[in-house]
Amino acid sequence: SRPTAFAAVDLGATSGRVIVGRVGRDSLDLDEVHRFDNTPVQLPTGLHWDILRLYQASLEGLRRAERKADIASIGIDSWAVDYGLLDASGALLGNPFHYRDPRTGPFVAKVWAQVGAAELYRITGLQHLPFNTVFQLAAEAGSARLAAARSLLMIPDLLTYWLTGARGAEATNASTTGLFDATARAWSAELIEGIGLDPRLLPAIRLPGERAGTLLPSARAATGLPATTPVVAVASHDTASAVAAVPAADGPSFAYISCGTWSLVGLELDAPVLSEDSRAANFTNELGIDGTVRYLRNVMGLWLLSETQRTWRVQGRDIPLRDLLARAAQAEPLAALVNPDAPEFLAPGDMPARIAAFCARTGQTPPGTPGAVVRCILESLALAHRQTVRQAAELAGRDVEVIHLVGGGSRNELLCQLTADATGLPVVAGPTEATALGNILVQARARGLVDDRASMRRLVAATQQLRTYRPAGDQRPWTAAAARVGLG
Ligand code: LFR
Repeated sequence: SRPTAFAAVDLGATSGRVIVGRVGRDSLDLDEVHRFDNTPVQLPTGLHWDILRLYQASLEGLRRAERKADIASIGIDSWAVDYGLLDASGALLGNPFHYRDPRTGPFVAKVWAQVGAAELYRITGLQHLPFNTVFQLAAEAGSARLAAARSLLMIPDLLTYWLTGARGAEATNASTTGLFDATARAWSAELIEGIGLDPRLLPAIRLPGERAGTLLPSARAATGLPATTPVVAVASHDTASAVAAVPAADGPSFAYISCGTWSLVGLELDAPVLSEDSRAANFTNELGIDGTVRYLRNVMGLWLLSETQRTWRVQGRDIPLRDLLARAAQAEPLAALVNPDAPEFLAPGDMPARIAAFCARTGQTPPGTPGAVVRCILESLALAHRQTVRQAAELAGRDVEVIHLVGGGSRNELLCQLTADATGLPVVAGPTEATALGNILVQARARGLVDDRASMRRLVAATQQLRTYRPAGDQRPWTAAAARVGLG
């Protein structure tokens, strides 16, 4: 029988894409029909997403998808944490904030005074990140916008609402808010009321695979798709979709690194780990498909590199990535290192200067050439990968035999090899478009075309290009280097 086509709208922090995925019994093909930049806008009120432009580009992508294939359904995923607020008429109130906007800093202490940091972790199992939804909402407390709000929709749920008119809260993304009970797998009324929010702001939870709705006339007109086209709730948190598509076999225990703007490093578990040790190590228990737990920690990721390149471009030094990576491969190993998760690397800005300042502060000679800067970034990421995989395994009581590195970072050969070297584990790199694949496979499963999680992963492994990096050389320099920057 002919393959069935699905459309995935996948919005990343730096770019979005619409991909047509064709799923057959033993086949899985992706066809990118639209790719667009996602450039946030700095307003006097803060850093915002250009959400209408993202919606319009999504519509344009869906229109192209319609021309290419009979689309069985649509799924939308994006980064987590951020949200839009709707008023009583359903209109969007203001522009959603970007999670890198620094306004939430002072409100962390306020939330901790209301509910307690330990209590927050016991209920949500969420790693502490200053931009978690709960802190963003605390920063809005008392504002006219929040007073007028009747619904809070996470970014993919907002786009789904615009396409279909149906409101809901997809579970994997809800689990990143800091308002979601990791054990009950439901909104925590206790926390929501504890921070002074009206629980009615939060719509009913939708599970991946559930149908959200069908297209409104406005969406039909913009895309040419038939009115009956369903929008299916996928694992709408991009990381959850990526983990769903990790091409791991059932056998050896695997860790994953979903590597793009962020490196999301961890394990797939059946139940959350809510211990004090886990909280101290700042591991998160976000939801995956089928009630799995994504036990992981955010590592700053290739943001460090893209922001470095952006800085150089602004300064008139536009060196192609391929050249930078070639120079980094030739640079002296383990010469200078940073802790990628140091708070000064979170907000947009001059990363090379911040890296130099970090090195100076920690008694290291700052990297002197672009190649050395890039080597410093990639080796530091490899060390953070190593530390995080080891801690996850220890805290969850599991052995790790292989690392699956998926996402855009899987194309970075040097990073893959350094990660294998630093961890001493084989790294299976690919697929690059894991998020879109996870999005499409959840839709295919909802249609009955794929059975279960294991068969989804088998299909990815059998059809997508993967490359294995074996650890080379000696672990000792890495161990010594890790100690130098506190990543041991
Ligand atoms: C990755 C990601 C991470 C989340 C961060 C902010 O794209 O979704 O999982 O922590 O973006 O939302």
